[in-house]
Amino acid sequence: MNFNQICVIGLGYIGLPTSLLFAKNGLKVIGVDTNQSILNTLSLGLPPIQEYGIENLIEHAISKQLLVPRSKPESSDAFIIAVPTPFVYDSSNPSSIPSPDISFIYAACNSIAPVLKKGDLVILESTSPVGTSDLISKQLEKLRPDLKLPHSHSEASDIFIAYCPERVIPGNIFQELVFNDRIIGGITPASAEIATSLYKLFVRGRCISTDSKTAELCKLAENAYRDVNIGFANELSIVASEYGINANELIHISNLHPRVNILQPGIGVGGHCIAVDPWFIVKDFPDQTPIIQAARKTNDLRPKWISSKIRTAIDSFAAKSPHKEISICILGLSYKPDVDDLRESPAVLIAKELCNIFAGKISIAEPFVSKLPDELCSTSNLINFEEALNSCDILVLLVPHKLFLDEISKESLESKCIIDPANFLLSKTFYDEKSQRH
Ligand code: SAJ
Repeated sequence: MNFNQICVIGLGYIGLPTSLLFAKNGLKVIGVDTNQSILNTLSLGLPPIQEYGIENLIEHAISKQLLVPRSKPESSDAFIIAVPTPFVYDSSNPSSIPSPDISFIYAACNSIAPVLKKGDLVILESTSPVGTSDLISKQLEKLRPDLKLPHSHSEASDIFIAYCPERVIPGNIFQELVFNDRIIGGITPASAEIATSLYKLFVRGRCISTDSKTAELCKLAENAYRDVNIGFANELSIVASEYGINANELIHISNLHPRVNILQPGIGVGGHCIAVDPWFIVKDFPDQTPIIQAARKTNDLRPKWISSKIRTAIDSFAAKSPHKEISICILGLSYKPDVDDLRESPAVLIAKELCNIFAGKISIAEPFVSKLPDELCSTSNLINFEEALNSCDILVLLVPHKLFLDEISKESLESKCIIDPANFLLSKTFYDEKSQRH
């Protein structure tokens, strides 16, 4: 099938890079978003998000009019839906299982229905509960009774629908979008085949065809797998700490076994993927998913355990100089190193708790943001890393940004109390020593 123009709905962390790669490969892309400020920024040829390599791609796509920012879809050969799928808590029942909210997907369907025509391809990329591609097909059938949809007409359908999740890691999105293997889950085999021909325009990894439900569960399974394994590492680090054993050394040595690969304990699991997606499976099968639920709970409790470790360390430092006014700086707020994304960040939760306990004494250094999130604005202030090194007594390393690890040299730290609750520095030293020995 020939694609002349496609339409991408949702210009976020996934939709925008995907649009840019299609545009780089010569396709005209109508980029749709409901957020006017994203559209304005793009129209100026500027990036609305930070991602390595994004500036040149935007400059090229906008100046050549290959990416056209719009607030509504226009008639195209393919529509890619890349909108958020948040989860919602029942506030009246705090112990209830969070539910996926797919209202943005329905809104996207409603917006493309009027311009849909026979032969068009619709692709869902958003992480979604199993069965969502079928729901899209049913919704479009309701809105466009003149068209035959694949869930009810199988190979005789007028429209092709596939679920093609992304698997990229923020910070290396452009590389991974091109070189990772891609799952292509068609409601029908023809849908998978046509979707594959679209992705083949820029994907150099393999395109693996399957049905839409398998693809939907694959995406959730990948992130739940990682959550379970991070949960194991976090649990192990607590056990090691109780024994007085260095968890990083323990894990490093254990991983020398050819079939063991324990992940790194951290301060908790953040971001909009791993901390969210496992719930989509649990919601459908609460009685069959004790391991996935236990991992979620272990990882959600992790920031509390880390906060209490930090509090003990700060109290013990303060007890040594009781007459001194101590100043504390938190290093890092993002959900993981070297990204600007604060969504579901465990560092934000820990910072909030510390700001309440040590009111007026905390500043925060986060080089990837220009302003603190609202919940921290009134209790803390944003300073730069050099200022933190010069003026604070205690540095609390929550996120091991490369900048922090590179700059925290032994000399600059001599007079400081460094609190490193997840042992990021220790593990760095440990591995550096090992690698020098080899
Ligand atoms: N973390 C640890 N220990 C580790 C690894 C990670 O504590 O050993 C923490 C991180 O600090 C972070 C969280 O887990 O808070 C998640 O980070 P991540 O780098 O593991 O993953 P994400 O959320 O940035 O991206 C994941 C990826 N999924 C998998 O690796 C299976 C990515 O490929 C997906 O595309 C993305 O979710 C998504 O969009 O679903």
